[in-house]
Amino acid sequence: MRTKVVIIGGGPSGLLLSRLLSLENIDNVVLEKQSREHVQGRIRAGVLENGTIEMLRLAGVSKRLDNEGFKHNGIELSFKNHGFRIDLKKLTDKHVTVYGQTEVTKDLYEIIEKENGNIINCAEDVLPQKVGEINSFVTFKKNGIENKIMCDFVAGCDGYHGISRKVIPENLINVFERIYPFGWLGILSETPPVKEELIYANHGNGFALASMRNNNLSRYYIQTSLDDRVEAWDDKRFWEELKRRLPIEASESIITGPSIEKSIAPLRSFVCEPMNWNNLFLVGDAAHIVPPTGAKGLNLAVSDVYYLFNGLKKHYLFNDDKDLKNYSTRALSRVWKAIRFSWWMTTTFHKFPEQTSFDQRIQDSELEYLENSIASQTVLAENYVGLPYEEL
Ligand code: FAS
Ligand code: PHB
Repeated sequence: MRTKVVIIGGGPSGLLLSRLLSLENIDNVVLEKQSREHVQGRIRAGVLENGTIEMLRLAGVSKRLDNEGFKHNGIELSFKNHGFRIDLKKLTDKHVTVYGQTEVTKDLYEIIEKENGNIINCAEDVLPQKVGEINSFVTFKKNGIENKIMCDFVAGCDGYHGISRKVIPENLINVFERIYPFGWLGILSETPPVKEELIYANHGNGFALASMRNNNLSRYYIQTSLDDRVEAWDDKRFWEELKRRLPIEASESIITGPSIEKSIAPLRSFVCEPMNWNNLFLVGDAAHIVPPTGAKGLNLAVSDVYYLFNGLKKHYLFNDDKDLKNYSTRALSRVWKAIRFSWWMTTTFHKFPEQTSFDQRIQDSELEYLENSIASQTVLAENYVGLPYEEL
């Protein structure tokens, strides 16, 4: 079997890249180790940047998003149980859209299947080989049968635990990492959101976030310690702690109900440089991880796809390799700015185990300055809605 691009991983980045390449008649195959149901069952990101919306529109999957996504022109921040609004629209003339990653992957799977794209689910032992040589290929097993696909390029869209980054010789990459000393306990509940916009709360007990998926599906998070376990948090305990941490108006009006999903996710910042090795290109979580505090993970995966898709398109349509050669530099420039923003949001809103009263005062003064400074709010707003893909 031969194709132009083998895409390892059928999450949002792999599916979006496959769809965009197919629209340009650039032959590709997606090798996904899980079943389609498993991939679509993951509860993950919720906030889409402006650029992500445009890329999904280019891919032809914006109809449901336009009908069911929620445009948000602002977010609320709070400290000491006192909330204030950041007017994203007024400060940047842009908004963000709340539309679950689950829905994005469903929409992409649907259109790829409808247009006879090539996604191989339950592909086991996927392994890129002879990377960078003329006769590169990828092997994998399906139903116990060994397969081999010859290809020009490999896109490693297989997430943090995938195989792609691991096949790059360790002496050729540099990794940068920060593990945060806490996690997020997240729940989904079939209750109306406490507010029509998101609330990011700094509190003496720890961080809390009020988000949503639709008018009757709320998504809430509270910061927990690294050794905390989901079993220790029944719904009653979760709602009581969430109310303590949210601004007073929200905690007094919130409608609680049974959780339909509850899980703890660790927080880390991670970057692999460079993001390619010869004709293997790392995309999304395979190359970088951000704490979800800045709502950047999924959105960064999409901007990586933008850079790689345009590089491959110029290679095949115009025999021009400039953008492919610059892929890693261009993607990393935007990645690091999002890493910085996510680190800043995380350090400003979370309570660190060794945090002193001085540190709490610094956080309070950071948020007080934000509340009263348009300049400071503009910095937050332009990072939150998403920095441009192309530097002006
Ligand atoms: P993904 O991890 O989504 O997809 C990789 C795919 O590759 C998976 O389907 C996997 O099964 C497959 N794969 C892995 N190894 C393979 C192999 N060897 N062979 C074949 N296939 C393989 N981001 C936000 O912006 N906001 C959030 O609130 C948020 N919450 C999150 C919560 C959790 C628990 C996690 C883990 C992440 C969260 N993220 C969030 C980040 C998340 O949305 C990612 O950024 C996003 O899924 C990145 O997409 P991909 O790069 O496609 O990687
Ligand atoms: C979510 O709705 O899951 C969500 C929203 C914003 C974040 C993180 C998660 O920063």
